[in-house]
Order: sequence, then structure tokens, then C-alpha cells
Amino acid sequence: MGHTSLEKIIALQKKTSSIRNMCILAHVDHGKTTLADCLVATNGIISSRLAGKLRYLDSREDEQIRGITMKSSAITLHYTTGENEYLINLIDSPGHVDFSSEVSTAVRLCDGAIVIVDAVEGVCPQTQVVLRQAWLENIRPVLVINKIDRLIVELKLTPQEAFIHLQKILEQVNAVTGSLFTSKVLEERAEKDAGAQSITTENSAGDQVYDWSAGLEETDDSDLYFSPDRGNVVFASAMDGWGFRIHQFAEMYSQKMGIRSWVLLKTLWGDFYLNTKSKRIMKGAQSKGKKPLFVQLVLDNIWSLYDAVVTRRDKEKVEKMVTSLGLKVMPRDLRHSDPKVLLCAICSQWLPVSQAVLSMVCEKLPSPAEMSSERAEKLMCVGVRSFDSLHEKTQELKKAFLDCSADGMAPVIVFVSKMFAVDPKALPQNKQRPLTHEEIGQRRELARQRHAERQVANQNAEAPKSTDKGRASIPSAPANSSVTDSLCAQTETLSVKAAVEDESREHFVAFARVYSGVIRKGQKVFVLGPKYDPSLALRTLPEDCSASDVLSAVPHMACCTVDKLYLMMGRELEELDEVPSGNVLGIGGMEEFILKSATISTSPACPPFTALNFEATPIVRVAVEPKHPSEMPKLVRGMRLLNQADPCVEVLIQETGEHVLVTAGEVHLQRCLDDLRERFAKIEISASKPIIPFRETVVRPPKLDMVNEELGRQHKMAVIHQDKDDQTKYSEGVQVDSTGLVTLTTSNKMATVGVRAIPLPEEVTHLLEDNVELIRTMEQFSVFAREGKTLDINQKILESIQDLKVKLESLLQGHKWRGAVERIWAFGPRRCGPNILLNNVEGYPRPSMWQCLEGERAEMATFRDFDNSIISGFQLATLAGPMCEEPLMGVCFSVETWDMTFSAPLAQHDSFDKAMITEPNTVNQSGSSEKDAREMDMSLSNQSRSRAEAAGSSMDCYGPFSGQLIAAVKETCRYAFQAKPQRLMAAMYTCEIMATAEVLGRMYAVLSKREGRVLHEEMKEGTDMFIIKAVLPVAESFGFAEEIRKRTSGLASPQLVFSHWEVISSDPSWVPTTEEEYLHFGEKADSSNQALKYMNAVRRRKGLYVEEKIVEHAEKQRTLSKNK
Ligand SMILES: Nc1nc2c(ncn2[C@@H]2O[C@H](COP(=O)(O)OP(=O)(O)OP(=O)(O)O)[C@@H](O)[C@H]2O)c(=O)[nH]1
Ligand SMILES: [Mg+2]
Repeated sequence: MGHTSLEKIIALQKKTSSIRNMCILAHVDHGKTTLADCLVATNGIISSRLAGKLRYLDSREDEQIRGITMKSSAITLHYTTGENEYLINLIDSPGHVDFSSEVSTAVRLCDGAIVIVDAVEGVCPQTQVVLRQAWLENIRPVLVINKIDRLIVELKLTPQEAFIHLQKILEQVNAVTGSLFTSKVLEERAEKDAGAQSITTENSAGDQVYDWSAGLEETDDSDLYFSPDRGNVVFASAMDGWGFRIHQFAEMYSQKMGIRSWVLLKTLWGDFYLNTKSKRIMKGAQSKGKKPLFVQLVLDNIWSLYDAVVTRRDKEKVEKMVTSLGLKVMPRDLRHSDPKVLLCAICSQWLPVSQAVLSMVCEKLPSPAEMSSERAEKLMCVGVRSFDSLHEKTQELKKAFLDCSADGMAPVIVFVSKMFAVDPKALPQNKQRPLTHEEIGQRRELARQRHAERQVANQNAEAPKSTDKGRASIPSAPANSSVTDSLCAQTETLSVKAAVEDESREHFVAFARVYSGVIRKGQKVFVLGPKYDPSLALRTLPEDCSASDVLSAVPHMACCTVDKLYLMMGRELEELDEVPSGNVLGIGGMEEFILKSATISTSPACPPFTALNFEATPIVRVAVEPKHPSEMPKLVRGMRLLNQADPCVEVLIQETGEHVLVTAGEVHLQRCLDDLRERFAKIEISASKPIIPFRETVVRPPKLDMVNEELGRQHKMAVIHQDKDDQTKYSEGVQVDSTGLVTLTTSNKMATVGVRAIPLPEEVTHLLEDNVELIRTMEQFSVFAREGKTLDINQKILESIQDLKVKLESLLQGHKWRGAVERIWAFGPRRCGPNILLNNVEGYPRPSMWQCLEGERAEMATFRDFDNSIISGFQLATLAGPMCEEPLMGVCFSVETWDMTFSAPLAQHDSFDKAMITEPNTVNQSGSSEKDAREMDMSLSNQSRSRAEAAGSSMDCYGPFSGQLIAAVKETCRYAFQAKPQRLMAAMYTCEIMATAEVLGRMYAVLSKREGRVLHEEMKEGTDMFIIKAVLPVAESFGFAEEIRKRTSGLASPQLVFSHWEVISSDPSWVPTTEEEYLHFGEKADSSNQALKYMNAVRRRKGLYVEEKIVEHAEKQRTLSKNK
């Protein structure tokens, strides 16, 4: 606990205005945990000598071994400055991309963040990501520029150079913030304009000139940027224990130089210098070649200290400096062989980093009571809902968020951002605690009794020997005692067993924060899942009900009793009875009710909080199985626990029965497997090689062949030749015309569909991928509309949908795409994927996907019967393609014909049979008059009933008709796909690697071996580092980071982030057809076909047929040496 008592902390928890909830965010290895150590040491939890070396908050063994943080962990600190006392809830987060979900869970619970930037590396990819995350959650950041010692010791910069370097870093950070800010202002302005426009629609065309800068000028952004004179920047070296804000120096020098401190504060950071003659501060240091104030007054001092202590080890000078600064250094430190020890001892007294950081946190970060109204609304509005569309009672709760009242009457609102597993030994109830006096007395008494009994037993045992008569008389006392002993032993083992079982049970603690009210032990609360809808619940539940009433079942809502409340203290937990609003806490006993995150409240009107923003996409999959098949249940249980304990992992059982883990990257995968083995399943497991995802697509016919020759007549010959082969691919009843239109009839000959596959332009695919959420909303709207309900979509989302439509229209230009956007039937797979189903059936004016944009004006939709079956068939076809059953991407299926027999004869089986014999009476819809079409169309209200009838009556030996149609559409799509040149798409990572010039060559070698491609390289100014940005197929990425690290002796360490899908140019079904190709690639030509290799690997894994030639005529090996 350190030197602050639990009582003190409990008292401080009640003073909301003196609480600061903050997290430490940065790119990997920029020094978060080291800085946290320095802060923890101020509370006496660890020794200040060990601060920076212990990495106390990295409590897991693998975190210590690998030296990176993998889980975010929280600790509560007490800080006193002057008369004010503060309670600081500090969360240390991981910086590695694989664990960025842990950052999301931390950021949600905080009001502010310390963003750390390495002074050498500057702004890195993850720095940008965390700044964005802080921005999205509306929390205020402060900046720490860390590792300044590296500028002195490693880069050997002069103070002047270092100043310029630091200015650049600050500019970079502010540039990121600036771009976030601008995009937000522009968005808001556009929103406001849209609102204004909708009021005055008859605006004349003259006002169309747009002044984008207007919004920017009006909005005050001065608070936003990091600037040393504003006190939100600390310069530090967490490892050497020093850090400062410039006002410390301003105050120090204002006395010495007789200049007012605010003047110094304004001029210390910037282009100012001191005119020694006039003793005045002047502008324009750079142009006049003078030393800037910051260099003269701040950096020079630090540099000379390092010079004296580390570089020259000048004892006398050091002693002089120590006395002039008024510090006390222990002789032991002065004599220490490692100069860093002395440096730490001096610096941590002169400019203690913890003091600088904590005072900045308390001054600059808001308390929980200062939550902005914008943030409260953002937390309360899930997905597409606008705040105004929430239930009245729910809207009232906004006040509770803003008040953050710790009053017993205020509704309790708690958000759980993740669940984490705790070693049962670490729970306070299982911890060894010091014995009280009475307990010691009792134990002493017990021991005395046992001793006395043993003595009596010994005497009795000796007695027969000495007297010789004893054999007949069995001494009774010892016998009795042995019976009782064994009984005791039995009960003891029983209770030990129970305890062991209890201990082996995994304990989960919910990582949470109270936003309103006071949560108490034993209190009854509602646990609300992410899909909970308060308006629905308020309708069904009685008025003013509470969690203690017996309630009818409401979806996504559970009632439970709060079991345990904990104060999180890094590696330890302390038990609490109640936690007031504004605090971060742990809640025990929730594992039955919460999977990953949830909202807890005493009010059923409370909305579930918006989902966390996860930046990483889980992409690396492995199949796991137990070494011993009998341990399967343990594995299943273990995987369930792992799923609960990790915000980002996905656990699923595939149709093949495989148990699959989906993780964010290699490091994350390793951690998950370790967790499974050692903690959750406690069995030996074997993991498959990573399952690499692919996508299947079609492309336009290529113009060049594999040896870069124009495909002319000879190619056509080859195609015709191939076509003959291909015909065998298609089963009976399938017709393919020369343009790729595939027509197929259902097994009962009642419906015929004709489909053509067309490659989508690349930009369209990207656009669809980026707008999955919007498409899902549209889809939801359509589903609601079909059911006759309406969905309230907020204005902003509607605008984005409109925007999407306009963009699609502009991208789908040209003859074949005319009117295509209006005719989109569905997206797939899963109704929101990057493939399109187009309605090109003549005479079927189906309601468009975009009906949500039409608002009130939308007419009642009319669908043709079985419309849904077509969609379902398309969904199935896009979910698994014909190449290797991987999902499709970037393919448009255009349905060109859809003919059906009249459904009238279906009413009776007999007539249906007759109809079968006497050629079904097909009516070509496309050719029929409009009247016919209208007859065929069913009105919406009738639709479901008629479909049920039709499905029921059309039950024949082929099964229900809708099922047949689904299968037929799926098959048609598959054949249409195969009629076009098919390609595989590979998932690509981007990585940014920082490396020195010496290792650049070796790094390129590794990249090219793994099919990587360098996008650009640049030299980082002021250093000898190169920054290389490259893309690399996920399939080739395993062991990449490790290999790079080895080949470059640890100088370069890349982080891989999933970026996009890329078409692999080689055709997996390619065989050499021309003479040149034969010469070039040989008969089998499979050596260089990367796509074929990937495809076969996937097929083999899935147990599909793999067409592979075994060696037919082994060629004689050629000898390469000429002389032989
Ligand atoms: N030279 C120097 N090294 C530092 C400083 N602060 C931290 N380090 C070193 O940087 C490395 C990473 O430090 P950590 O504190 O583990 O970094 P982190 O940001 O917590 O890393 P992750 O949690 O893995 O993202 C360690 O080897 C530290 O010793 C500093 O001020 N100067
Ligand atoms: Mg760390």
C-alpha cells in the first residue's frame, strides 16, 4: 500500500473535484512504464532507487521477460501539493499495436492522458493512433517528451541542436492534433450548414460560395495545442529521474535576474535571447545568431551536468554543482562505479520527474466533475441513434453524468470496459495478513495443548517397555487420540481440497469506473449488455422499478448483486465497501453476467455506453487442439475464459469443428497461447500454423501473357482450347454464353436465373470496405421498412449515406454501370461486404437500397415474391468462393434474367405434377407487359403470408422452392465467377521500420525475400535513422519481426499493422500455352505461381480436392559447373 493508508484514500475518493483519472499513452517503448515507476515511487510503493528499473506495473512474467507491456493496469496514487491533496488513478497502457485494444479500454475510463514521445524517435505511428483515440473519447492530453538523455549521450547533440530538434517534435505532435481538430470543425460546420439549408431550402444559387476557413477562425483552438509556456509539456528523462516544466526555470531565474517570471515564462520557449548588456530579453535569436533563452538557461545546465557526471566524471566539478544547487548526495552514490547512479541521485532531487508530471496532471487535466456535455452525449448514444431520439427518461440521465454526484440518491451508472483475470492468491480475502494479538494467543494455547498431548502419548508408549505387563492392556488414551487425529486429517484434506478447487477457479475482476452515484457492496443492480434498448425496457417494465424487484425478462438485461469492490493498486487489490462517483475501480463476481464490457446501473433508463473504438483488426488465426484428445473440455473452458479476459481476441468453432483463435498479431497470438497453456486451460496444447485469410475476386482479362507478350490471336486459340476443357467444369443445365452470362434452372424447372460477374473498380471496393457500418445501417433500415417499422437515423448518418451514394455514382461511370447505383439489390457477404448484387432484370422495378434517404417520401415498397431467396443465394455465394472457399471481394453479380413459372398450378400437388410433365408454362417476365409484372408483384403486407403459402405448397421432391432458388442463385453466381479470370487477393500489412544506415541493406534483403515492397524511405532529420515504409503480405509475415531484429542486431524492430487487400497478379489456374511460356516456365510451370501455392495450401487445410501433378518424367539434374 505504500505510505498512504486505505482510510486516507477512501476519504479522498469522496472529493470528486480532487480526483484525476488519467492514462499514459505512447508508441511502443517510449517509456510509459518507466515513467509510471517514477510516479509510483512517490507513494513509497517501490523504492525510488528501483524506479525505472523495476517496471512495477508490468506484473506479468512475460511482460518482464519481453520488456513490453501487454495489459493495461491501474494504480491509485496520493499526491499533495501545497494545501491541496489529490487522488490520482493512473492507468499504464501497452504501446505495441497488437494490444491497442487495451488502450481503448483504458482511455474510456479516463478524463485525461499523458502522451509520451521519445525525443529521438519523435512522432511514430502509434503516437498518432493514441492521439486520435484520446481525441475520439474527448479526453484531454498533456505531453511528456521523454528520453532527452539520449540526445546528449547517444546522438551527442549540442544544446542548440537539441533545442531545434525538440521544437520539431513539438511541431509534429501539434500537427497531428491540428489535423484532428480541423477535420472536426469542418464536420461540425458542414452539419450546421446542412441544418440551416434544410430550414431555408429556397436559398438562391448566389450563396453557393463556400468559405471553409470561417469555421476554423471562429473556433478557439488555443487550448488544444501543446506549448511549454502553457504548462502542458514536460521535458524529461524518466530513466534518469528528471523532468521539468519551463515555469520551474522561469521562477528560478526571475529572482536571479530580476525579470518578472511571467515575462520569462512567455519567452523561455521561443526565438528570444538575453541581451547581456542591457539585461533585456530580445526577439530574433536565430537571425542574430544568438543563443536562445531555452538553451542558455535550461539546456546548457543539463548538458554540463551530464558532461561532468557521465562523460568526464569530474568529481570536483560535480561536488561544486551539487553544493551550488543546494542538494545532498550520499557518499555511497558519489563513490559508485556507475556514473548513472550518481546522475540519478542528483537529478531526482534537483528536477524530480514525478513532481513535474503530477503537478501538471493536477493542474491541466480535468476532474471527473468537469465532464463536457458533448462527451456525455457521445457516451450515451449508441451507433446511429441521435441524442434527441433517446427516451425522455434516458435523456434526463445526462444530468447525472454532468453532475457526477456522489450522493446516495443519484442513479448509479458504472461502465465496465474489460474483464481481467486475477490470480486468486492476489485477492485481498486470500492474502496473508498479520495476526492480531488474540489470534496469536489462541495459537499459542493450541500449540501448548498439542505439545502436552504428545508428551502424554510418549510417556504411555514408554510405559509398557519399562513395566513388561502392558502387552495385555492396550492403552486407551493414545488409541483415541490417533482416531481423532486421523479424523482431523481427513477433514483437513477435505477442506484443503475445497480450497484448492476454489483457488484454481479463475477469478475475474471488472475494470470499471463510476460515472454517477455510489456503488455499494450487496447492492442490486442492472447489468446492461451492448444491445440493450432502454426505450423497449421502459415500455415493458413497471414504473420506478428497481433491480431488487422481481422482473420479467428483458433482452440484454440482467439483475445481480454487487459482490466485491476493489481498489486497484497495480499488482494488488484492496477491498472496499463502496465507491463514489468519479473513481476507477474493480468489481468482483461479475463473470457470470459480463463477457467483455457492459454498463451497470440502478436505473433501467440507462443506455448502454457506446462501443469502444478498437483500432486493431484481429487477423491472425490459428486452430488449437489439446495434445491429449481427452482434454478437449478443458480446452473449451479455457478458450471461453480467454475470450472473456481479452478485449480483442475472438474465439470460434468453425463448421469443420476446429477451435480457432483470432488475434491481432504475432505477439498477441503468443500471449494468448501462453495464457491458455498456463492459466486458463492448464493443459498442453498444439497450435496450427497461422491460418492466413485470402479473398477471391475476378479481374478484367489481361492484355499481356506471362512472358510480357501481347496476347493476340494465339491467346484466343488458347482460350478456345481452354473453353473446351472448361465446359466439363459446368454441370448439366448450366449454360454459359460467350460474354460470361450464366443461366441455370432450378431442379424443379420452375425458375431460371441468369447472372453475370463483373469486376468492381478497385476504388469502389475500398469505398465499400470503409463504409461497412453505413451499409449495415441501410440494411437495417430496409429490414425495418419491410416489417412496416421505421428506424430513426440521425441526420449525420443520413448525410454520410448520401455521400456514399454520390461517391459510388461518381466511381461507377461508363456504359455498363449506367444507373447501377440505383439498382443495387444487396451487398454481401453478411449483407454488408464489398460485393454487389445488381438488379438488371427487366420489368422488375425493385425498391432501392437507398430508400432511407427518401425519408417520408418513400413509397410503400413492393417486392417480387422470393426476392429474399435471391439475396440469400448471393450471400452464400459471396461467403465462400469456388477457388478455395474464401470470401469474395470486389465482385459485382448482375442478375439479368429471372423467369418463373406461374405459381397458380402450385396450389395442388396433382396439377403441379401435370405441369411438370406437360412442360411448365413459363412466362418471361422481362418480356411480359407491365400489367403482368404488377400481377406478379405482391404488396408488402401480403408478401410474407403468400411466401409461406408458396413455400408450403411448392414442397415437392426437390424440397421447398425458396431453398431451391437459393441454391440455384448460389450456383449461378459461382459459375458466373468462374467464367471470368479469377484471382486471389492477399491481406497486406504495412510496417514502418526505423533503421540505421548500416543495417539498411540487410533489412531490404529480408523484405524482398518475403515479397515485401518498399513504399518510401526517408531520413529522419537530425539523426542517422532511416524510416522505411513497406507493405508485406500477411502470409509471409510470420517471424518477420524476429528475423529483422536478428539480421540487424536488434537495431530495427518493425510493427505490422493490417492495411488492405491486394490482388495477386498471377493466375492460379494458369498453364503455359505459348512456345515462349513453355520455354520460360517448363511444362508444369508451377514453380513460380505464388497464387497457386497459396490456393493449394488453403484447399489442403480445408480438406478440399487439390489438383497436383506428381512428377511424371523426372528430369535429369543439370550440373551447374561448366568444367564437369
Ligand atoms: N535512455 C532512456 N531510456 C529510457 C528512458 N525511459 C525509458 N527508457 C528505456 O526504454 C525502454 C522501454 O521502456 P518502457 O517503460 O518499458 O516502455 P513502454 O512505453 O512502457 O513500452 P510498452 O509498454 O511496451 O509500450 C526500457 O528499456 C527503458 O529502460 C529514458 O528516459 N531514457
Ligand atoms: Mg509499458
